[in-house]
Amino acid sequence: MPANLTPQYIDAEKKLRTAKTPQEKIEILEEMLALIPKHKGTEKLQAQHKSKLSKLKEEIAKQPSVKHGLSHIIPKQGAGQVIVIGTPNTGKSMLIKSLTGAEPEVGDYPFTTHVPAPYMMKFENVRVQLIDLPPLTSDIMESWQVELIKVADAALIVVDLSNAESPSLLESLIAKLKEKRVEFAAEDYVPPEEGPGPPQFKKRTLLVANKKDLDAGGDHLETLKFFYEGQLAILPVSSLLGEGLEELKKRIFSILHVIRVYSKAPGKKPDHNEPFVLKRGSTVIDMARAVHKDFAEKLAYARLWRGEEYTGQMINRDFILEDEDICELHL
Ligand SMILES: Nc1nc2c(ncn2[C@@H]2O[C@H](COP(=O)(O)OP(=O)(O)OP(=O)(O)O)[C@@H](O)[C@H]2O)c(=O)[nH]1
Ligand SMILES: [Mg+2]
Repeated sequence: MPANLTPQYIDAEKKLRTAKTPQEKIEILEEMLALIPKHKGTEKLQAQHKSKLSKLKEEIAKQPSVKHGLSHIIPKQGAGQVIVIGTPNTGKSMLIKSLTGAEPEVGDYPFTTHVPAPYMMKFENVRVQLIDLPPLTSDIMESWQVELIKVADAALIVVDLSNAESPSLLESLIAKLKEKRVEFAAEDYVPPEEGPGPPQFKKRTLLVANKKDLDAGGDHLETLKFFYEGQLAILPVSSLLGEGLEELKKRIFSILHVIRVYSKAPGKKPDHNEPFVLKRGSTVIDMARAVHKDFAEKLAYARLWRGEEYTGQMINRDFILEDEDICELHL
C-alpha cells in the first residue's frame, strides 16, 4: 500500500537528517508522527518513529546537564500539577504568590522568572501544585518549556488586563504553541483514549485575566471576552488586591477532574483531612486500590454516604464515586 506521505512530512524528514541534538530530533519526530497519514500502509513507519522517539528520550533523561529539556521535568505532587504560563510581566509569579503564600520573585520588568519552580496551593483539604514558568513569547520558547506544558495536568494562561495588546500577544502565543502541538481546551474537555497516532497535548485551561484593578472601565476585559469567551473560561482577578482568587482556586481544583473520597471504618467517623484523590469516573474498586494495593482483590462490598441521597447503602465494586463521597470498605 502506498504511504501517501505529504510534502510537509517529506520536509520534516529532510530536517531530521540534519538535526544535531536529541532534543531537535525529538521535536521533528513528533512533528512527523503528527503529519504521517494514519493507515495500514504507514503502521510500520509509525512504529519505527515511536521506537526512535523513546530511545532519544531515554538518552536525554540520562544526560545530567540542566540545559537539556527533560531534566527540567518537575515531579508531580498533590492533587495535580497546573502550569502557569503567559507572556512576560503579566503577573504569573504575583498570582502564584497570592494563591500559595510563597515568595517567588516578582518584578516590574519582563523576564523576572528564569527557572521553573513548583509551589503548593492549598484548596480546602487538598494541595495543588502550581508551576511558575519563565515567560513565553511567540519568539522565545525553549523546548524544555514546551515539554513542561505537555506533561502538566492542566494550565493557567495569565494575561495582563492593563495592556491593550494582550489579546494579540495571546493569539500569537497560542498559535506558536499549536505548532508545537500544545493546545488549550475548555474546562470540561476530556481527552480521547490514547489511539495509534501521536500523543495529544490538549490541556484543560483557564484564562486568568490579571490586573483587573488597572482596567477600571473593564474595556480590556470586554475585548478579551470578545475573542475568547466560549472557548476558554475567563476569570478576572487582581493578584495584587487578592480579588477573584477564591473563585479561581475552586476552578483550578475543578479543571483537574479529580474527586476526593473519604474512607471510614465501621462505626467510626471519616477523616476529612485525609481524602483519597482519584480521577473523575473512578469506581469503588479504584478507591480500594488507593487505600491498599491488596484491597481491590479482597473487596467484598462497600457502603456509601453522600449527602441525603446515600446514608450507608451497600454499593457494588463498579459503582462510580463522586467528589466528597464517604466510603466504608468491607473485605
Ligand atoms: N496593579 C497590579 N499589578 C500587578 C498585579 N499582578 C502583578 N502585578 C505587577 O506586575 C508586575 C509583574 O509581575 P510578575 O508577577 O513578576 O509578572 P510575571 O508574569 O511573573 O513576569 P515574568 O516572570 O517576567 O514573566 C509586577 O510589578 C507586579 O507587581 C495586579 O493584579 N495588579
Ligand atoms: Mg515571573
